[in-house]
Amino acid sequence: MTVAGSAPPSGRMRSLVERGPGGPTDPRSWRSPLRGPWLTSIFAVVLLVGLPVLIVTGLLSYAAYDPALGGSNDQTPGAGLLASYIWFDWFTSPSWLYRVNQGTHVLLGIALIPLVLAKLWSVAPKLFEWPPVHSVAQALERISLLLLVGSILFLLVTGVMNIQYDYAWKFSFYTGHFYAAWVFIGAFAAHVALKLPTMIRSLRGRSLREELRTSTADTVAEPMDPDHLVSPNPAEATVSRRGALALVGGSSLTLLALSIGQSIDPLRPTALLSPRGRSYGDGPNDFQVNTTFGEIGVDPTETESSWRLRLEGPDGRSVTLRREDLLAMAMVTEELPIACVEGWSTSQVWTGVRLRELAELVGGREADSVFVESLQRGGAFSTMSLTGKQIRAAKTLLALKVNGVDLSLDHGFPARMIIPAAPGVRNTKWVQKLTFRGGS
Ligand SMILES: Nc1nc2c(c(=O)[nH]1)N[C@H]1C(S)=C(S)[C@@H](COP(=O)(O)O)O[C@H]1N2
Ligand SMILES: [Mo]
Repeated sequence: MTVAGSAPPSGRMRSLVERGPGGPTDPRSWRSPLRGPWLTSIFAVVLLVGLPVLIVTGLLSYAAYDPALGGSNDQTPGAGLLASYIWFDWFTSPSWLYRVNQGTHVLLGIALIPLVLAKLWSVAPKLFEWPPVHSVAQALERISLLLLVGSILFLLVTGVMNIQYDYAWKFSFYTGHFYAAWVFIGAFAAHVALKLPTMIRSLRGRSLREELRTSTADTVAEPMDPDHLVSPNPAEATVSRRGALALVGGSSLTLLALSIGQSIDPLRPTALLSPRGRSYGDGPNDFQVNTTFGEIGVDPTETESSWRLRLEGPDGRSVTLRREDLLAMAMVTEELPIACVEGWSTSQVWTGVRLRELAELVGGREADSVFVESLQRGGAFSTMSLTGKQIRAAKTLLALKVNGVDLSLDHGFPARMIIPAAPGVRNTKWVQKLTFRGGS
């Protein structure tokens, strides 16, 4: 939109159109001498390395949910083309795969928060530019910036809230985060393509080593730049660029240090920012609980001697087993992690029956999938599907014990799934029925 062609505005109106309403739209009101293309580019180059890692681990995390299984697994039925990169079933080894992927995704996301905020601070005058729109190209650029800033803030906020508050909103985290990620990926790619030359030029224009040696007293504004990041009216520096970089880098490292324990068992007590970071005592069942049986409304009497596991095969054959029957089968012991989408993870030693042995009892060895049902009534995680690959993996267990003792009620007594390399949510607790489908 331009005013050319319309009647010339007069008086106050004209000054408003030409100079803007003042405040943040007035470039002279932005006075930090640190703002400029060099500092922005330093933040940008770190994000240019970090954000693609966040994107790749995020897309892999989505693939790990095997959205093609549909049903209780897939909450993004319209994903279509956006999910077309997933032409494979998720892997079943190495067993730490999802743990490392998700730990990296969440920890890196947390550590990049100060950098994203610093980057936004460094370009803030651009966001208030006046007039808001003066050409088609500039309008398109502003829209893409709005999508970029909006989507990254949405992703960081929903990611952190998912860790801290257990789904405190109406929409599904999985769906919202996935769609916002694709908005972000598009806007990020466009932004990098447009700004890469400016970034490289700006970084070449000043030496990092020199900058790190410059004291606050010697800190002056960069030369005026075509993008208007540099203040036309700079105040005296109250901090050097070195100080600003130390503040941002220090904040990132602090967040990382206070979170990393959620993914590394011996460091658990240091994860002060993680709701499931605290230590749980020394007992064999003393490790993180996602949801307790009390919260979820599992009736403990249903887990006692009357409990039965029902197996159904692809051709309708069925078998019912008591816990003693399961304990009389070949017992397998494996150390395997539980790795939640929230980023926390823990490795424990599980004992139980191979899922493929159970499949064989009802002629489901070649099944394409198994539908797992919990005693838990209702709720998103009361049922779950697993792939044929997961059925046949030697380490996929229906676990009866952990660390040598019976599972506690909170960890899924009398029996729970443990799937190697998969998201924690696949490890259904309080299992009561397994239906093997397809493949024969
Ligand atoms: N029936 C049932 N199984 C479940 C859940 C649940 O809410 N209900 N939570 C899942 C999630 S999201 C995770 S991360 C793991 C956590 O297992 P834990 O509580 O034993 O640590 O259990 C999974 N199994
Ligand atoms: Mo989870």
